[in-house]
Amino acid sequence: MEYSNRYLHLGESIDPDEHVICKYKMKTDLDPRKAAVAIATEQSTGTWTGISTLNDDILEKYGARVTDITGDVATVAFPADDFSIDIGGIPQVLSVIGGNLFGLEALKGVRLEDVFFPRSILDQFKGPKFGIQGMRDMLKRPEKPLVGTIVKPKIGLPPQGYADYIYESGMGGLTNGKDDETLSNQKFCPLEDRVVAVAEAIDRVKDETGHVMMHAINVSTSGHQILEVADRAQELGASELMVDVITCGFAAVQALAEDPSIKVPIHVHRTMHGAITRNRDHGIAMVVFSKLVRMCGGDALHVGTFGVGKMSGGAEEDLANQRACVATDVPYKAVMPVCSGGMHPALIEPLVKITGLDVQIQAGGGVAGHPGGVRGGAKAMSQAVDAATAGVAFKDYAADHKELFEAIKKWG
Ligand code: RUB
Repeated sequence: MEYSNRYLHLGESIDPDEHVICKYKMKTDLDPRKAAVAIATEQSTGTWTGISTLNDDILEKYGARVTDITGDVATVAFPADDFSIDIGGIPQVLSVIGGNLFGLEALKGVRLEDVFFPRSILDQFKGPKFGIQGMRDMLKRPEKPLVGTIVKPKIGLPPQGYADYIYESGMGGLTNGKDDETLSNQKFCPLEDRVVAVAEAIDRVKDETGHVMMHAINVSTSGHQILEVADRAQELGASELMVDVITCGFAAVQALAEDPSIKVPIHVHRTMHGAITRNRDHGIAMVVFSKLVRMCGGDALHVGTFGVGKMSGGAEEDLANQRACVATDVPYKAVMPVCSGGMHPALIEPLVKITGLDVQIQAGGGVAGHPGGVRGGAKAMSQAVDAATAGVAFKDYAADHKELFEAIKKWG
């Protein structure tokens, strides 16, 4: 391959208002400068050899520039004009910053660790409609972490059994319920019947106790029907919608969030992300996806459990996701970071010490597996959140809160 050093601009200062700046961690047997140039070339002008159609003007205006190589991390700056947001959007952005480069022979492995967008591109996205504050307002919960459940088993429950689970969760004090990622419109629990039954359950909780709750209905589906399914779910009483961003695509999140008829928050699940984010030598770091979800308008996003739950990620990567959800250097509302996966009441104390209070903590098995059933598990989760908010040690709080005591005895 005849990669040209004309893409190498080490030490050159780059205007962050005019470029999309990417950090790539590279694993290569080549001189790292060659490997970085391979990325810049492939992802901008796009081929491996000198071509008669590439003139100096095109290269200067649109060629990517390798501006730094520190250790195994290359900084590559793409001119903002390489991007097309009005038509193209995030699919086009990803094809530039995270496209063909992953297959280049010049690299044994390459990971897009982070990305920084200029204001001119950020301003073309709207961000969340609700975000942290909007969800807190809807739930009348100004300060404490939101506390939720993923209905388990994730398959098999019929609509009424499903709604009973949500009713028990609400009576136990949970603020959020959600469908799991594999639940859609299977025969055992048709989507429309589920929406109606869950909405009734949530209304019953409110009528009986005044407690407000929302439940995210999974509307992940093919692109041609996602808006129709979401509209129908909302019409039948869905208080929140859920979409799987990796399987449906960022454009699906944006389509839902920017549809003027959608008036409920969008909960963004990230199933399958591990196939792309988990390998530290190859793929795309979750923080990149977190930034894109915020641009596209997700209101709540799974960010991991900071090393305390069942899913990989680890505190450092999950903190980066959380920062991407709430950072104030972008023109959007803050996204509610969701901690989910292997959570149970006894893990809330260490988790909240890391995350602070602006999070949604949710548990499936950690609610439904409680000896006191779903209501017992919901109460234990709520008590754990109350204790963590008040800064009271769990052991002390559990002394006069039976459900938390039982949860700690089982899992703690
Ligand atoms: C939770 C569960 C969720 C994961 C996804 O169930 O399976 O789908 O949270 O993980 P349980 P992530 O509470 O029983 O473990 O949030 O890391 O994407």
